[in-house]
Amino acid sequence: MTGPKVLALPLLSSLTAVFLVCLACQSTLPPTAAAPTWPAAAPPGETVAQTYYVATDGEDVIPGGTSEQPWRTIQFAVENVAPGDTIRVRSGTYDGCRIENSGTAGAWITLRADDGSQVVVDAPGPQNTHGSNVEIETWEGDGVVAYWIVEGLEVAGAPSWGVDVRGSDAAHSHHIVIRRNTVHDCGLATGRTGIFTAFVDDATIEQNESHHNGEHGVYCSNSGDRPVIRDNVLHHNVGCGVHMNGDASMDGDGVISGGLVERNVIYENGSGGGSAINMDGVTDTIVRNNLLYDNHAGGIAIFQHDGAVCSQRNRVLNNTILMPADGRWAVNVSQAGCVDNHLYNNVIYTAHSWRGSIVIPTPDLAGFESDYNVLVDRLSADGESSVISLAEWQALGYDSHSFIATPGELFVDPAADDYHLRAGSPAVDAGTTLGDVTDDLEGTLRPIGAAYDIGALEQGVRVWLPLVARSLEGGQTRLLEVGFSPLCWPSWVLP
Ligand SMILES: [Ca+2]
Ligand SMILES: [Ca+2]
Repeated sequence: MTGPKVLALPLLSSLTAVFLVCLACQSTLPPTAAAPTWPAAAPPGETVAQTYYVATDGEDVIPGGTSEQPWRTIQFAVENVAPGDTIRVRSGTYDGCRIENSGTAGAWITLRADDGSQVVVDAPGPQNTHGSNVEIETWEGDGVVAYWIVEGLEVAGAPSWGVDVRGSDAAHSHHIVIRRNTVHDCGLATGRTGIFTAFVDDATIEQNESHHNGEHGVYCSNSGDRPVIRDNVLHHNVGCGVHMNGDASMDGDGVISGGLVERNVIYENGSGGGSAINMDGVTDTIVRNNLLYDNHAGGIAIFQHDGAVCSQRNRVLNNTILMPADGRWAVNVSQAGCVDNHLYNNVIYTAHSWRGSIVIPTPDLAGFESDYNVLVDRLSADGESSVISLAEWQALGYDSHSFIATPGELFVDPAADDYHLRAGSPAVDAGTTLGDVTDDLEGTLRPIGAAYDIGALEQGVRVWLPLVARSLEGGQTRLLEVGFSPLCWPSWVLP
């Protein structure tokens, strides 16, 4: 009975979440006495984290930045915070900022939209140097910028990049989180990207929507390692959804290593070329549980152009990749030096008339592994000079457990972009168990049923049981829902 144990985990975590919600309600109870205006004095040598406010009717003076006397500009705020502080920006339209100071590992600085606020940053700040609306950078020799969170902003219409984070080849900036922002219509005249990093290690770019930008949705460049790019929606960008480029021409090691690209939904990019996910000089990176459709250039490209090495030791796992009729190859490993790349459990479909699912440059590509995928009957082992059938491809030693299927056979409603697996889909339970894939695009733990499904979404009948929980805030009763698979019903939940 090891299966039910694993399957019970989603329920347990959901119940934990409900419990935490209740705890959160409790912690937000209004105080019985008036809240102190200033926090208690810090012990000698320590600082107490402050929360500062910015509003369109504020004033940039010291002291100030309080809820009652907010500051006026984001630039003034970011220059007057200390590690651990939070800046809350109230609704309105603002110029952006240039951030040159840092938090610490134990005391990040947060710049965020205040709760319930609509904050639009539609122009570069007064100190900005690149034509980007939000810049996080210091110059070489001045040290690095680190430990900032930028959250909940709408960043629109930048002359160049929308959010622009940089270090130098000698001193990488690091630990920057770009979260829950909407970044759009940036760099339209200059061909620039929505969310950009250069020489930045440990950047986390998550839960953003980046769309209609003049270049890419997200672009991690210039030797920065361990980028995490997850849960973003990236669409209608001229170039790539996600571009990763080690770019040795800019000095540094020219390699992006140890990245994670997961649970992104990437569509309608590539009118100007690129790929949904582009990997140039990228190593040891996991690309999993992404949904890619209607991208009009490449799907996933693993190659070397500017990078110091041919992209290698990457794992492309449980993605759903659907190319339109005007797309390129769905997965393209371009050069023989791009060794040890692995493709497992992916749906790799194309509607193109002669291009197919996977192209590699040479039949004996070193360390290349591909299996348990759903394909079309067109592949190439010579850089698309010739197109071969799945049977011929299998004779080369690839995809022995893979098979051919159409979107209509696989998905609930591909015409409406619903890529959940339909009842009876041949992709259900047809994947292999992967230690580095534990959930799916929607966070559902794998596997449901007998085995891993192929593609980004694990099929399971979800049942939503209403749980009534009493919210402590205001004494209101709130209906909470917890979802789980019927396979993990423990007996104590059912009446
Ligand atoms: Ca590097
Ligand atoms: Ca399954």
